[in-house]
Amino acid sequence: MNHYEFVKVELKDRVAIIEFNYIKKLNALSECFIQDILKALADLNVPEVRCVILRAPKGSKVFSSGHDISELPKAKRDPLPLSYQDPLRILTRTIQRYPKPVISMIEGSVWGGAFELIMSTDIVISSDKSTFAMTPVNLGVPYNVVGIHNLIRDAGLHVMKEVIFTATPITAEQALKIGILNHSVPDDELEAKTLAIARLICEKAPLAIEVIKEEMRVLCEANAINPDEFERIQGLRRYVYDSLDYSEGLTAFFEKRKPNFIGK
Ligand code: LCV
Ligand code: LCV
Repeated sequence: MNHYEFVKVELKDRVAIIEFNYIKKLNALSECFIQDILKALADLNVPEVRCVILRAPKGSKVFSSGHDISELPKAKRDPLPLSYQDPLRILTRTIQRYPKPVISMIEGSVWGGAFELIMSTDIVISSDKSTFAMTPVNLGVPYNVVGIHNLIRDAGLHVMKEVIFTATPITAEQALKIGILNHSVPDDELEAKTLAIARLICEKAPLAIEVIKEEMRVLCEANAINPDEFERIQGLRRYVYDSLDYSEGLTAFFEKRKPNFIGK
């Protein structure tokens, strides 16, 4: 197995486990970290692997602190960076197109882009102590169309509006209730529960799983949005990126103070 700097890969029979190894930045989704996850996923795309688990180290307080805020596009830039070519976008697309089931096994808190990352995986199993926060409005970030679609498609509009507009972390119990989680279990049952489901998948027909996963992706993404509307939204997003509030959001984070948003 290739050596990676920011992840550890373990094989348990036909189950591959990608363990985050970037705790110095609380597993923030920095480009270098995402590149390693992508490399591991590519290396594990072999017939003898039937299922992949993404996890933080055992006992983690933070599963992932989300986008690496220091890598967010500086103001006055086109919103492209948080769009198609953004490393997190590439990772979520890769997982959604990956020909094997990817399971998120969650311990610790999940923040921002990491919330969307777990939503892009196929099955989400969490410790019942974990919390989940969607945080663009803490920073003034005009989250992008694909990301928002990923979120509201699976978790319902009203709930996601409250989660996003208040940026308040929700509990595993709430996340289970609204369909973000498949299971919420005590810490000491998390690994056994996740491995049991992964091993069951390994016994099933991989080609049938592969094609049904792809059918589900294509059907879920079959949403008409007319080009005019898309351009209009991109323009609105550009305006937000150019706003004083966006600069204030980033500055306040690094100055460790509450942001003062003025709506400009
Ligand atoms: C860079 C960080 C981060 C980080 N990036 O430790 O979804 S969107 O639109 O919001 C999207 C843009 C997004 O995902 O944005 C990121 C959203 N993430 C968050 O809001 C979480 C921000 N982090 C926190 O709330 C705390 O760090 C948690 C609760 C995760 C952990 O708190 P704890 O007290 O254990 P610190 O806050 O002291 O963090 C340790 C160091 O990591 C940096 C943070 O600035 C600090 O750096 P210094 O040691 O230099 O002070 N850090 C934490 N998260 N996402 N850097
Ligand atoms: C032909 C059968 C069947 C049967 N066809 O009685 O969704 S998809 O993609 O999978 C789609 C292709 C589909 O719907 O595939 C079929 C999915 N069905 C199943 O997996 C259920 C298979 N059947 C069973 O698990 C058991 O038969 C149940 C639990 C339904 C009943 O069990 P029980 O012990 O009461 P037997 O299994 O002994 O079945 C009696 C006879 O009916 C046949 C079975 O082969 C057996 O034939 P013999 O008496 O010749 O041994 N049989 C059962 N289901 N779907 N034949």
